Amino acid sequence: VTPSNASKLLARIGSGTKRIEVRTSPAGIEPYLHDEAVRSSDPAAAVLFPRSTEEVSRILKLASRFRVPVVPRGAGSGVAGSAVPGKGWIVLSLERMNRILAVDERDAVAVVEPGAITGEIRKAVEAKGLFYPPVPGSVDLCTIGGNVATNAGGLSAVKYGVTRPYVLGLEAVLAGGEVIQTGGRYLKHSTGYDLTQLIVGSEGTLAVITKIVLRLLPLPTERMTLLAPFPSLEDLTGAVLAILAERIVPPTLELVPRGAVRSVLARNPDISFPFPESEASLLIEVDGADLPSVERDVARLAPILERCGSPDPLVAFSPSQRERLWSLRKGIRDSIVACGPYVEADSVVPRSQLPELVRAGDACGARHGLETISYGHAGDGNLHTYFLKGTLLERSWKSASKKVLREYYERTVRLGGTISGEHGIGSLKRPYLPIALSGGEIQLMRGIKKAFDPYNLLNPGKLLP
Ligand code: LAC
Ligand code: ZN
Repeated sequence: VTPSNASKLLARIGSGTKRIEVRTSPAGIEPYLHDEAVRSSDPAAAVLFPRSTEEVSRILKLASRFRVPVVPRGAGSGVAGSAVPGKGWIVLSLERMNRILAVDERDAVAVVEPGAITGEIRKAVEAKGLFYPPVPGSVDLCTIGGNVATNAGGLSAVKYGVTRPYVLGLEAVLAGGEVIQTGGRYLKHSTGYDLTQLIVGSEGTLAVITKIVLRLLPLPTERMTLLAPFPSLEDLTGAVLAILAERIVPPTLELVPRGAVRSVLARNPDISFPFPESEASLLIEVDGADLPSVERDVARLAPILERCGSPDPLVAFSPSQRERLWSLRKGIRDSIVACGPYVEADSVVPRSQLPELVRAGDACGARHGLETISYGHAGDGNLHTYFLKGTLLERSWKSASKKVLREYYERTVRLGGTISGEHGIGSLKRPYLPIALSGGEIQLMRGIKKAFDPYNLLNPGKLLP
């Protein structure tokens, strides 16, 4: 890409009657050069802020004509580099397209623009007694478009699953500017290839999402949160399996280990955490349509937890108590990454293999002299594992950080898992994709990419190796 390609696009973008907001100054572009894990050292040519599908289409038509790479972007809260531009690219920020267009109680759907904040959508539908279940860790700042583009997971997937099953339809703009509508306000279809679900999780490489039809559920109005301390990680994961084996399905079963608690408390001394010294704690949330059913689940949980090594869990009833536990959980990643250089993995395995996965992470880290902290979605078998540089010398770190990830991903796949549970591949995991997928699968994916984006202009160099 030569910058002049982008200049030609920019020269034409302003010529219409309605100007699209454009930022080209270094200071204006800087916030758009990174996500929560990856920072680009190459400046993008410009950030564009379309307000309508028509404007997105106009931009993509010009991008295709002048061969300018484009990366669509929500809040930039991703952690795989999926929304980070390369040199001379256009960043298509969808933050001005943030309307909740409809919440339809009869069809139990919401129709939203991609820049709407996921937490705001949850609030808007709750006001009508409806429920959008997914809760990514960054729910209060991430956008629904980013969630759809990465098939974001989060803290309620044990019972409700991730973003994908809630996406019923899309409006999207193809690389050449053509607008397509996929799916609709219906719960089932058997009408050809499922383009909606192909675009979900495609990380901006196939199309730019401009409208989303979301499936809603009835709102579970009652919930209780428990925090159960365990003497070991093994005991904790044993409890997770025991709870699910007894056919209790809580939305949330989160692993909060001591290392993670320590780093949160070190940065936020005003947070009080009831079991700072226990090896690991399990955050459990139970929900339901009425109080008796929630209380029944909590009563059934008690003997299971006791049997598995946690006789005295804390039960949080009040919203403020619950909020405190959740905010500690949601603060874990920020506090770990504040400890210095790190590499992170987002492995997922069959949940019965979780203890093995935790051991594999510790073993891989130890072999390279790295401190390892794992936390995450125990009920989903989805672990976020951080290998920290600590006091390792810079030159050892460079090779150790690559080797440790490769070894850990290979062990993940041997355990029957895969290399991203919920964060996506982006640029960070791209080199490791062949560990998880066969050559045949990658070839098919390349063919799909080519069919959607023949000039390789939509987020090129992401996802596929
Ligand atoms: C979390 C995000 C990082 O679970 O996925 O904290
Ligand atoms: Zn997570």
